[in-house]
Amino acid sequence: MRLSYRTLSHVPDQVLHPEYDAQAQKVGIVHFGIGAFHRAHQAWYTDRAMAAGDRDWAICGVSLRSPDVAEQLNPQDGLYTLSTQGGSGEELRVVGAVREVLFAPGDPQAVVGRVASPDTRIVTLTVTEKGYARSGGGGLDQTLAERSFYPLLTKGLLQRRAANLPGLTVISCDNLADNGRVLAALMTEYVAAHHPELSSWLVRECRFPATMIDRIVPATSAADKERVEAALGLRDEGVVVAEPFSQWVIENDFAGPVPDWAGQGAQIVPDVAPYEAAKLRMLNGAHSALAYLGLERGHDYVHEAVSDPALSPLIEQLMRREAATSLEPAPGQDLGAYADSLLARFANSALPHKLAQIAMDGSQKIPQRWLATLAWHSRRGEECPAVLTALAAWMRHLRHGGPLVNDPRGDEFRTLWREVGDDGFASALFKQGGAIASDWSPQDAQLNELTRRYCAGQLAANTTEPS
Ligand code: CS2
Repeated sequence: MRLSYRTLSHVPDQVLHPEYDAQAQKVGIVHFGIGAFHRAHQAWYTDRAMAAGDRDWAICGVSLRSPDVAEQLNPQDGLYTLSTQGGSGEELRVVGAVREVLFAPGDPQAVVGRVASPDTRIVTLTVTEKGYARSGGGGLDQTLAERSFYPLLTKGLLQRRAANLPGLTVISCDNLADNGRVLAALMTEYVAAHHPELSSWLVRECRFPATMIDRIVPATSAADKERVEAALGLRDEGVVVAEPFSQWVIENDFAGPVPDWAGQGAQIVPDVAPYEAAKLRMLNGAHSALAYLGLERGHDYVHEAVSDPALSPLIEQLMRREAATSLEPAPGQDLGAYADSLLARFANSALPHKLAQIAMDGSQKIPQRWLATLAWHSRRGEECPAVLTALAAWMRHLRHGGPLVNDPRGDEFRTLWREVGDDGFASALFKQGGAIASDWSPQDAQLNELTRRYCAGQLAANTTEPS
């Protein structure tokens, strides 16, 4: 039997489940990119806010690429189980915040209608770094934008304006530096190119607060689904697994009401930047380093790589001496304690987190995770040996090619390597005007050092010379 409102009464008492009339709530949020992260993070905050009495914030999830989540959740009335795995065992909670999942290519009008609905006050996004359709130079790639959320959101906003409805709070929940401002700029660019008549309304009526979002959410495995099925006595195709820890910091800049996320532990602050930069450079920076260096050393999971004595000092160095020192902490933000807590979270073996999942889309992640740190130190004439070692491992990963390189620019970079060879690769990627735009303008000495580390890589599995 499948999980749904009809079968919910079979769920044993120790499994938490909606104790409010979830089906009676109006849809107040449209979310683009309803993957596991959203279900384990924002939807969970929203579910608890509704359970505590703040009503009418049900979520319409939108998938842009695949009908999978719609097929998992719609037959279950949007219900799914969140399994949190930590030191004190597993906790299960059936989440009731998601009302429906729309597969955008199958029914774009339904998505536009939800954005335009008077009940909708918020649009949120977890579309991954590449979903923002940025060009190499950081502006909007109009061709890629057509295949992402931009046309749907814009059409919905046009209808709102025509109906004299209020604007929306649009919240990027992706790991981009300054995600609110970036989204506002890209959306403004899209609207200016396609519907300039909407431009001033967009600026006046909508808000794009920045956020820092944090929870480790590995991809759900078949074993996770089986374990949850045994506990529930019901089949749940939508299970998500996460660590117990969760953090959400949101800039206090809203176009209208928002759920009482703060009552459920979210922090609403005037400036997100110090939290966001610390998270990107320390957590995500260390994650990406563990991914490329760990894969080379034959590891599959984060908890294995972080306990490898050949890697752990380098990760410590990257977090504490390179990333943390490049940051300006907010009052009360203790970066040393933050590094301690990150290392403990990475070591959680109850939550196997695949390095390959993190290694994905490096071209979209590396600038805010590593190059910002490098740029900061480089301006002061300081070295970052740990970040350079990680960067060298990423370059070997790109050179290696093959199925493990899951990156929208993977083929482009491998072709580049074939053209310029090992000696020219660092320069072709990172020199100002090179393939990767960033604030880091490396000196020749730094590029030489990077090339030395890249060539010295012990596990460069593919030794084929450029042809
Ligand atoms: C990870 C993140 O996949 C990745 O690149 O670094 O998804 C990470 O697990 C989250 O940002 C943690 O909040």
